[in-house]
Amino acid sequence: ADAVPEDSLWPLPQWVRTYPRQLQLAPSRFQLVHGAGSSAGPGCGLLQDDAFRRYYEYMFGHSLRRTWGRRPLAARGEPELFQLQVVIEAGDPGCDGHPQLTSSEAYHLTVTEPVAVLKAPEVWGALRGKPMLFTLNSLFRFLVNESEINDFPRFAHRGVLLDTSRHYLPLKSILTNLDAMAFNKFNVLHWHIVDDQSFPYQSIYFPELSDKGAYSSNLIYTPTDVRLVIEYARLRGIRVIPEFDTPGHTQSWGKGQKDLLTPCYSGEQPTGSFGPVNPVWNTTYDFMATFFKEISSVFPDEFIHLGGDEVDFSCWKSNPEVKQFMKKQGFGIDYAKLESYYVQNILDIVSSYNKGQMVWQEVFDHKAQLKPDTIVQVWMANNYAHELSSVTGAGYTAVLSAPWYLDYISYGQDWKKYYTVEPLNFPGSEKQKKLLIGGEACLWGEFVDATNLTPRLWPRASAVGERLWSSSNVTNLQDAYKRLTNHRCRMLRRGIAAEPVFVGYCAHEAR
Ligand code: CP6
Repeated sequence: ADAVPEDSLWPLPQWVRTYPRQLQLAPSRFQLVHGAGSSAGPGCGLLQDDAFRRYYEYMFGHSLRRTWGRRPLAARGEPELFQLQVVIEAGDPGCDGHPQLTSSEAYHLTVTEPVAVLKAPEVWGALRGKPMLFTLNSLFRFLVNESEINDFPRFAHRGVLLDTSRHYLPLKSILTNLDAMAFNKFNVLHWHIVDDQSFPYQSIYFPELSDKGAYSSNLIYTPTDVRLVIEYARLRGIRVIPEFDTPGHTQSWGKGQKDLLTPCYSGEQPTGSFGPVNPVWNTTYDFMATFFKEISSVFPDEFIHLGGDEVDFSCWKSNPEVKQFMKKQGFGIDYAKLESYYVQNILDIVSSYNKGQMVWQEVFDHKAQLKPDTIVQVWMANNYAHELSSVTGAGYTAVLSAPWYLDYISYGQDWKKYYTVEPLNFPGSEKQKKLLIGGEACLWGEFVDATNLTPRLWPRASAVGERLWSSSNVTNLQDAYKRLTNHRCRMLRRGIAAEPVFVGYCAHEAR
């Protein structure tokens, strides 16, 4: 089958032109090299040791295994493509740095005889652009059409949320997911690392949190594991934003940290059960100050997600000490004010460590005083356009996840539902629209572990990936179906067990 190259581009670049002339590649001769004038050289480990090898493997690896010896090269008349030259244009390529919200991911790729040239302002763009050459590559012969791509993301924040509390996810699953994210040009792993059910993060200052709060002593992420995830992500241009959700969703914290959660009462008597983090005691803030000091140094990203969602007030309402504190503070019976009091203290702590903060939408809804650069994540499905309008209207930056709850499954091709979302379709000025910096596909973990993580996420999250990367006018469902189907087959070839889009087969399965 002679598929045209455009049939498998995903996410679709901002600008593509392919020419009819085809070039052939010889695995033994083809090289990935630093081009003339590049600020990156062989000392750039990110490109030289990691990305170059990885992409060589994507280009020839699967084909080598399948067709080695069967297809002699250079037997045909096509001219040969010898090299991909990578040119980083910025003075400092930033090979040892971490990707950031403000990093450039733009790239420009030209494929002409005898060399292809990939130009990018920063290494992060080179990472986004390099696979495009191989995307254009046909399946069983090493052929590539002469072509030109000019590309950059529509939104700067393109995330996937993984939840490692409801079920522990082995390191291998997380790393495989990072590969899949890179194949889809996602750039943020939102690591919802702890929650009510378990506390798998092994803290340096407070090891009891995971000693007592993890499902088991082996179902944890050690400091080494965490470093590995961060580095694996960095090499793919992916940021890791950890979420330590408080004051709600914290039952597991209580097991290893006494006197952190609020004791619930029935009348005058403690019931023995506990509610959200206790917002009344100074010891709570001492603990949080130390804890987030650790988190700020362990995770290099400029942002930490502080949660703040779904706080249940009933336990606070039952506790006499909390009631007294409410009175003293003049909060009346408005427990949202108490929540805001707590969150503001945490925001102060975290910003004193020079970290930006992300929070779930309730923190904004309940009128906490946010920092000017706090990012509000909109997750409630009802009227999220209105919420985006309010958040950006108040001058805050927003990330959208409400239409992209991928844990919420149903029969049929639900990728279309995710794909047809237009994030900027909310009431607001141009200035407000600029404040929506992207979105996240969320895979909450109640019904997900290592057995079903990959097929549940992919290729459904790919729909979100294209919506956040490609131009707003890329909306044709028939065209997307064709490309997504091919893209899913490519993910399979690269070891990602993505589920089928619909009926059919992949070319690599057929003989
Ligand atoms: N866990 C946490 C969850 C959810 C949230 N926070 C959630 C709520 C409703 C739906 C899906 C997920 N499971 N910590 C809300 C952000 Cl439909």
